[in-house]
Amino acid sequence: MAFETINVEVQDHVALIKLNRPDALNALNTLLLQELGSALEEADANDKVRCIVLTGSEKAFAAGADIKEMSEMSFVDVFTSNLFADINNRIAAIRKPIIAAVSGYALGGGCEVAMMCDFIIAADTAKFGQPEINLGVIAGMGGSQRLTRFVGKSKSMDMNLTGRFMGAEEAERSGLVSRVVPAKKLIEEAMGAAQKIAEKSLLTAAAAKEAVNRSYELTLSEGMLFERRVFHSMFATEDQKEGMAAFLEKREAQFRDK
Ligand code: CO8
Repeated sequence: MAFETINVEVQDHVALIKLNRPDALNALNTLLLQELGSALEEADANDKVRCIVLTGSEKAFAAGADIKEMSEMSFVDVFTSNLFADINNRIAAIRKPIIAAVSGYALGGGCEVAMMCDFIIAADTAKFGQPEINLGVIAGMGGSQRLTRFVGKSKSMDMNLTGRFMGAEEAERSGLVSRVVPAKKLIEEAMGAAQKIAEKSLLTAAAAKEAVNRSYELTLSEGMLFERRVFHSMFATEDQKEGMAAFLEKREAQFRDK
């Protein structure tokens, strides 16, 4: 499908989805969020794709939900449309791993969309923030919930109450991002990580993703049980036989997603 507000390329089994509203620092308007959901679903359904990288521009991953669009809305509008619920549910339903590659601003909904991905690789120029308080609203898609789980209550309160931005180094130190790289190397690093994932069994990668994501929803003992049961179920796959045989035979595993 052709999109207006995003670009999609598939290279070496990785779908690179780029947010592309340069005049508005990739602000997330209705069209962009719809197109992003569709692009992710297409990548998830495409047999040639084994991992997804979501990125923006050098200046902005996304500077938040589109303030111009939201400024006209009433309580009844946002309540009735259940504003922003759709993209959260659509991203949560994607089974292939998604890496957010963040350069520049990831603010408000931009930070929240990055946190909806499976992990975040940041350029040294990245700036994360939940500045909604400056607009007379609060975070609406995880900025008070996911961010608190990533960085802890104190830092999350600081970000949500003062609206200050967090640089890449602080974001890595706090557990919000997995690695920080020079801005020029961001896409190369994210694509490299995605290609590493693409070499694994897709079945196993989807199971690992599911297990880690459950840790946000379950108690420790329920999560441990979920993990153990999924681990047990991997023994029904050909890829488990192949992975272990390849180790013992000192060769590369040839996974077949079966
Ligand atoms: N919405 C709409 N337009 C935007 C946005 C935005 N969030 N951010 C920037 N723009 C536009 C500007 O209006 C400007 O357009 P124009 O040239 O037509 O005036 C253009 O992008 C460039 O922006 P600036 O001139 O302001 O660029 P600066 O480099 O001076 O400043 C900043 C960059 C600091 C990022 C600044 O643009 C800024 O503060 N932006 C707003 C950040 C913000 O408040 N974000 C939170 C929005 S609320 C939100 O996200 C609610 C989340 C709910 C859940 C969403 C889930 C998907």
